[in-house]
Amino acid sequence: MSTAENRCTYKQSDYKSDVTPIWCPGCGDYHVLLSFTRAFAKLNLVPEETVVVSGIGCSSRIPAYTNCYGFHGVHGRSLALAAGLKVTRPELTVVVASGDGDGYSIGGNHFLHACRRNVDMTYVVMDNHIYGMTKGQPSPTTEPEFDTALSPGGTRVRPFHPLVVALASGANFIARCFSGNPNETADILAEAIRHPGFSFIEILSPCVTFRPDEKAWKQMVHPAPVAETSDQGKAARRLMTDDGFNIGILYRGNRTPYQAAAGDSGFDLAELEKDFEQ
Ligand SMILES: Cc1ncc(C[n+]2csc(CCOP(=O)(O)OP(=O)(O)O)c2C)c(N)n1
Ligand code: SF4
Ligand SMILES: [Mg+2]
Repeated sequence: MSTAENRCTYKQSDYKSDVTPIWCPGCGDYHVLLSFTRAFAKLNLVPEETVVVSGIGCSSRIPAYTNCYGFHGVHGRSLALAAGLKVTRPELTVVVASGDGDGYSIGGNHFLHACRRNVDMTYVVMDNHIYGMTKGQPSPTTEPEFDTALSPGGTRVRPFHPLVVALASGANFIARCFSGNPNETADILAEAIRHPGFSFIEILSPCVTFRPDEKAWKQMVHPAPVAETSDQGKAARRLMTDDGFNIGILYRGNRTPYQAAAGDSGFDLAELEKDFEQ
């Protein structure tokens, strides 16, 4: 993590870009953006040494709205990009932003292996249980009975449990947040960035346009009834009985983060840059 100790002190507004978000009025992602900038200010991250990487989706627009380096990649591939970046430039702070479609459908395979590899970065999935950007198709976290013209009668398919998958696959920090609590979310995001290894945060972030029913999440979220744990067995039992609305840090592990063996790849960044210039 790169902080600006002994250098400048950054304000929250320093991390906000000049680009005006085009999310629908009331979209939960506005608050997620607020949490990003608050967490970055809390850690006093150096903007030039911080990178927000994303895929495609409404949620994945966030790099344009943050004032640091950003990479708006292709659909479902943000983790592959981010892992490559962090391994070659370990001094950078890398935060990855995704959605439930981007991260759990097309990007599902990358999610498993990013947890397993445990590269030191933070993965935030803005989960609205729908594909927002492409107008309301069901995602892996959509409830089986959710009935729309695109899935008449509902999908009748069991939803994916991202936190259980993350734990089973080796994520080193697991939390759930609600976009409507931006202060708490910022605190947890800062903790996740500080924690070594692969940190995963699911942020419940309502899509007010295609899931107006999610406005009720405000009343449904509640603090997790038990304290966080570093015991995988305890965490698994808690998560398997989870109602999907427990908020807080659920698991903080102590696996050693992945580290590339120095100098064994023969990879030369300067050579690669020269190739691109030609
Ligand atoms: C390879 C590819 N397939 C499909 C799409 C179309 N597409 C764009 S965004 C998206 C889903 C986004 O859903 P989610 O990640 O949940 O983001 P949200 O918009 O809900 O924040 C899809 C299927 C695409 N851009 N690229
Ligand atoms: S479609 Fe949904 S997720 Fe996308 S900006 Fe609008 S409210 Fe947000
Ligand atoms: Mg979504």
